[in-house]
Amino acid sequence: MAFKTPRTRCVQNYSYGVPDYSLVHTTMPFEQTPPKLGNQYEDDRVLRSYLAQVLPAEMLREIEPSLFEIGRLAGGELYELQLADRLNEPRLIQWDAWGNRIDKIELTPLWRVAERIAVEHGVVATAYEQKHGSLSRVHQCALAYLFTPSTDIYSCPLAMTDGAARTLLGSANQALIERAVPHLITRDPDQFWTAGQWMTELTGGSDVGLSETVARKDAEGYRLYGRKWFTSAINSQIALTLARPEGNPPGGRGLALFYLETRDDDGRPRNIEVNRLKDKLGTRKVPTAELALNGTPAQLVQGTTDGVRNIAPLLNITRLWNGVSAVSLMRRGVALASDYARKRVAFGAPLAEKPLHLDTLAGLEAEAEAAFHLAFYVAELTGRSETGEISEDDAALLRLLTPIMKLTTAKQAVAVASEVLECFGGAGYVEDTGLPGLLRDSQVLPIWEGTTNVLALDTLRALNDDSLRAYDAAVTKLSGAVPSAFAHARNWYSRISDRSVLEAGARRLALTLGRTMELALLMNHAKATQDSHSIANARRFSASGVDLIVDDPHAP
Ligand code: MFK
Repeated sequence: MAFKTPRTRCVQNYSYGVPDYSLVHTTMPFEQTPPKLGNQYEDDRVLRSYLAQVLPAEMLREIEPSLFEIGRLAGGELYELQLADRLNEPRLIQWDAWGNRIDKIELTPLWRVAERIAVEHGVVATAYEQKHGSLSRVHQCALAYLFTPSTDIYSCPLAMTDGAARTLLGSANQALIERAVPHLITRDPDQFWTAGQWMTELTGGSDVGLSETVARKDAEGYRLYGRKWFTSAINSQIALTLARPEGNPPGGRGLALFYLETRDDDGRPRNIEVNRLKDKLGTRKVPTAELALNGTPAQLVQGTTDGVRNIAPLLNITRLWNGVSAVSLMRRGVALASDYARKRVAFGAPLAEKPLHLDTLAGLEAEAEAAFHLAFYVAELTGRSETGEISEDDAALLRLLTPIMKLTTAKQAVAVASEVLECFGGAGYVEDTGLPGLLRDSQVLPIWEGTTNVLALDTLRALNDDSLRAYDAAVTKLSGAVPSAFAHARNWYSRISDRSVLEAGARRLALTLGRTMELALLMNHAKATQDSHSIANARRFSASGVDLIVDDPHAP
């Protein structure tokens, strides 16, 4: 806090046009010290204590400089640039001065810097260089987690780039792998390409199988015709997209997965028109567009059918990023609110000395730490799946936990962001503090990459004897006993034979499985490290609504 020396002011009484000296008074102007961020790695107890638990000491020693460096940028230069860039938004320039349709996207200064830093620091590449085998995915997620909150969702193009690299590598399409993957995973900003993931159409939002884009084949190959309705980070050099080869049946199986390059060698769009940018609640730096494909050349990635199944690896990687972004935004909110609580004095003492405010902050910390462990557990499993070191049971567990983790952490992020704003009182509601953006950006997390309900239904798709057994084994091992919430969920699931009752309860089931796994991971971490904060957070989290199952389906 900074207090200024008293000043006298003369107040003009404009109704009479002359100074009114009766209103002269002495004021004590007050300036509130804003919240500050330090090195975001150094200050992050949760990340540091987790990495110390799961990484071999030598690996941690090797990678720590990269984490310190990105933590320094995220709490320093990048954060300052983010605040300065607040009012800037990407621009669509449809025409050049000479009447040519160019559809160029001008990014904001923050995003231009963010791209260079992301590439040079290997925020995607680290997962593919695999210097530390399967744990490279954990390293990469730690970098993404530190980088994300200061870059206004630059994680979106990075997520899709990562997902495209993983999908192409799994496709066995050697020509496309050689052509594109080196650009997607490079550390050289001049060579770097980002990838779009063009799935959403007017007809098929979540129901991708309803997509209307068609693929026509001529002597030179396929060309795509259709309208993509919500395509994020449209400045990408390539995209993976779905289209129905002419003559194919309806539904997801009749779609095929295509690869396309957005511009020709002269930088002209390849028969793609950007009709307009979306006017969104948040993620305002992400240039999300409506596109018309008017005969865009494209190549099949993997067969002429089963597009939905073939794009699933991309979805699962972007869902992991969604979870990592969710925990990173929670972490940012908690860091700012905790710092502010030490600086803001009200009712005679700093907020940090007020029992109720402390209790509120502790609740946020517990949610954030629990969510952190679930997102990084899925990162560990993803890493093992990528290096082929995963057992069949753990592969089934990964398939089940990916949607569960995504939906659980996204809901937590919105709730935490809303409460964080409240921790600042009116300042949390004022745009130039930069705080409202936290809530708006968090609100996208339960929507894109599958809404909560779509992912709850995906949880049902992924639930089977194998995944349930794997979940049971993991959660029981981590907790030391079968958690009562899991026993309740399993019992409910096994009793329900009516599909509509099962679907109606799917969200409660998925959230219960998500929160139960979060608690188990948090308890396991607390026990292994004897970290007093983790112990307190585990206790608090266990009392904050883990079992959400409702037995009577008619009284939810
Ligand atoms: C901050 C970082 C975040 C990154 C931001 C990126 C921004 C990008 C913005 C976007 O693009 S948002 C749009 C994202 N869209 C979605 O996430 C779609 C949401 N809808 C679903 O996920 C539906 O569940 C789905 C479209 C998959 C349902 O389609 P279908 O055709 O009814 O699926 P079906 O027939 O059940 O499954 C087809 C096959 O795919 C099946 O395999 P089989 O052919 O072997 O039987 C499924 O098992 C498989 N499958 C579906 N989802 C899967 C999967 N396999 C693995 N993982 C999955 N997640």
